[in-house]
Amino acid sequence: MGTIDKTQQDAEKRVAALEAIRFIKDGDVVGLGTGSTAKYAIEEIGKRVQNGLTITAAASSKKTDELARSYGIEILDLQTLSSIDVSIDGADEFTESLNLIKGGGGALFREKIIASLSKNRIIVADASKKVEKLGAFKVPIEVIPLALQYVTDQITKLRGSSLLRQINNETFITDNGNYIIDADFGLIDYPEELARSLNQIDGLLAHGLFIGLTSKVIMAINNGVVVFE
Ligand code: ABF
Repeated sequence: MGTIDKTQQDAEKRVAALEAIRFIKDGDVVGLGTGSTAKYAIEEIGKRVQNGLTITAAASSKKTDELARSYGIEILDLQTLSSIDVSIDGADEFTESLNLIKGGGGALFREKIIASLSKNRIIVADASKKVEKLGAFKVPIEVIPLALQYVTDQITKLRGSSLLRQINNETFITDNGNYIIDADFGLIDYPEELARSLNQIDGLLAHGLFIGLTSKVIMAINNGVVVFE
């Protein structure tokens, strides 16, 4: 992809987010993602709520919850929801077949629950996120702390290498009180198969391979958008 111009990238994130908002209508329950692209969407939804849009929302992280509330968006308790009309979230990588890696921000578990509950699952991304094969971005894996070594060993058996996520020399703790392993499997030829294998590991709460959980990816490029669906 070459060197990425940060200003251009931010502009693209905003364009993608604005396009996604067109799918929200009055009365919807909206799933709100995490990350800088989803943030543009939340800010815009917030402005529209202040101008009369009547939606309620579910938040994929504490950060998103706080941001949404600061705009006066009514946040519902995720544990009470059995359906979400539309969700808007970002991704770390996506392919044209709508497989994703998510979780760079550490919110993958709630993001996955929101995607699973959603009827219309929209991913917003700048052009740098599109890849031929997933895996240059390490796969985030949320692990219950007491299972850390066990899960690490299982990842090794799947020919992956594990790095426990640290931020400022401290072990990163998720909103759910767990650890994140960033697992390197190299470029992933069979993401469905790897996802299935990871799903079998006890103590692994969620992994960042999102397979069959996306309705469309809205990718902004050169001030326009390309939609993959
Ligand atoms: C969330 O935020 C994550 O699943 C993904 O890790 C990240 C993408 O962030 P950004 O939009 O800032 O690139 O959507």
